[in-house]
Amino acid sequence: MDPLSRQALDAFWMPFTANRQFKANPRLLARADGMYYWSHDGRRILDAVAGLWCVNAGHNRREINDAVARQLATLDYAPTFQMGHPLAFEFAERLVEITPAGLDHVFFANSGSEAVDTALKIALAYHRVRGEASRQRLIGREKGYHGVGFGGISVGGIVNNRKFFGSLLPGVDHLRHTLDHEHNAFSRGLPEWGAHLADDLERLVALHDASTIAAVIVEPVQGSAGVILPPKGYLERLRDICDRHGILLIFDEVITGFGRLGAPFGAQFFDVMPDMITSAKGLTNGAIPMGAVFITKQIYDAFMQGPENAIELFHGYTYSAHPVACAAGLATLDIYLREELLTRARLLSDEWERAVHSLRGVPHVIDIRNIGLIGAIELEPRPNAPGARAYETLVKCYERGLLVRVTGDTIALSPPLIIERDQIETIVATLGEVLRAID
Ligand code: PXG
Repeated sequence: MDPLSRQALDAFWMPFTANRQFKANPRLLARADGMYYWSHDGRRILDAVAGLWCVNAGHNRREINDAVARQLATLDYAPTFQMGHPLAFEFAERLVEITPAGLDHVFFANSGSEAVDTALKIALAYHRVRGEASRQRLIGREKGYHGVGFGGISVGGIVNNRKFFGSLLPGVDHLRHTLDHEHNAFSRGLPEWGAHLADDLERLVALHDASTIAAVIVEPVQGSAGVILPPKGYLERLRDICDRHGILLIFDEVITGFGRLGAPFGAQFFDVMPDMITSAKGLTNGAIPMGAVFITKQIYDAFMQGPENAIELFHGYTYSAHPVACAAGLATLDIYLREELLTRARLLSDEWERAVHSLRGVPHVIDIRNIGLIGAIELEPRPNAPGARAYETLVKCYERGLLVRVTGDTIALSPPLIIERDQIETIVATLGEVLRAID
């Protein structure tokens, strides 16, 4: 049954989608609850990706739904430019209770992309207000994903997200990535090999001079490029090099934030403290769009100088700290804390690791990576058809009632943190069946 007309399908230009391929055979999700979606033709689909890495507490959480409805009826919208509303301050205060100590301030945005652009702008402005305006360079990493704003794609390192869009921001450079099949294939958890790859930052410092570099931005675990883990000691080394050269370190935790690894943030999981953290997705359980940047006292205080009537940062969004998003976020946080979801991945990660690595030896599998409640199964690409095998896996899994995510030839898994053991088994069993059935 096709519930949509050709005109309706044509009208929506879908993001990051092969529109013509999709519209020839649409997959529509009509309803969701807990660990499951239901397709438009009434089939139950196990959600192995938390929507798009965001529905960490599972779907259709009554408490969040009710908070949103109540907030709409109480205060549907209020500006936060030179005005305020109580939930903005309450949510900020509650959030900084779970961030790493020292990251005590929050700037609100509406997405991960906006959070990233906000953090990059704060980094540049921070050096300027301190009298180091020569620090203008931003350093990202190959294969990094930092959303789709011009700042984010400039520091990002995924070629298709960059090559169509002109010359991007000037003054950006990139660290090399840390994926290395030769040394690290089938590592369980963090790879042993590769901490020295962080020394690539020293190379960039030698090339550009530290006095020109404002900040380094990395995902503690790269998500979109196919789940690429930091080798043991890598992030510590990056922190150390940044400290030695006065460079800010930004962790983009849009995926790793809110419990994905087994701690509230990756910074706590790895015990490496960045100067800023960007987040979105799990911030509101995906129910209402929102992004946030967490910022150290040192950075915040650097701006709180000069005449009191002067605006300290010329930046913000109409919907920064939108009251409905704050209400959703507060209800989400209540659920996370009451159900101990921000640390639940730690309890399940051994089981998860065993399960995803049981696919080793299954046809087409050339690498398996895991951390917290994230998994990646990398497939050998078909000759002259990169991505085709993984895409067919997605379609076949969906037909068998399982939603996975593909990026290139890697299948990415990141289920809601409420997942139960038997559902972990179902994910792996279905994937195994599909991979054995396809060419
Ligand atoms: N930073 C990181 C690390 C992300 O993963 C963003 C920024 C941008 O967030 P917004 O809210 O602007 O989309 C992201 C988003 C995938 C996938 O398939 C990942 C994301 C988005 C869509 C798909 O891996 N991450």
